Amino acid sequence: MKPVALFLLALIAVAAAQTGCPLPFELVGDKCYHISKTMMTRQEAEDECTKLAPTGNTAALAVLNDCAHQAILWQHITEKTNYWIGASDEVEEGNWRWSTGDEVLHGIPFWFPGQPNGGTDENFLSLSKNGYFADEAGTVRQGYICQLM
Ligand SMILES: [Ca+2]
Ligand SMILES: [Ca+2]
Repeated sequence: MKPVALFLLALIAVAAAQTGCPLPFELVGDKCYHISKTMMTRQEAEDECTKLAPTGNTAALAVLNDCAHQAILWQHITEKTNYWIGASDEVEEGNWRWSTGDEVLHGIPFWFPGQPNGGTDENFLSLSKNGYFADEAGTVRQGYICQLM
């Protein structure tokens, strides 16, 4: 095959990958995310993710349960602010769980040093403007990240 043809094939492959997620979701790494700067409480953000899922799909606040995904997503985010993501210790204080039931791993590189620090006043996970996890009160209004599950 001629180099030009190979180049065109590569372009088509890139275009296909970029359109691999239904709007308003976008492909970051190998998953479909929607990064919103709209300020919402935790509950509002969770409801909004559910609403954004196209028919036949499920969406929820993002589950960032490995540091590679956390890093790829954070590099992709242009506006470094606080975002709701999909974990809480609401059921049992200190027992942080993703919405999938998986345990939220402790320590660096996930949590910012000194977090979680809010006890029963802060039961929801935030991806903070510094790129690390922090516990926050669900009443706080901030951005949110949805993920196609
Ligand atoms: Ca807590
Ligand atoms: Ca905190």
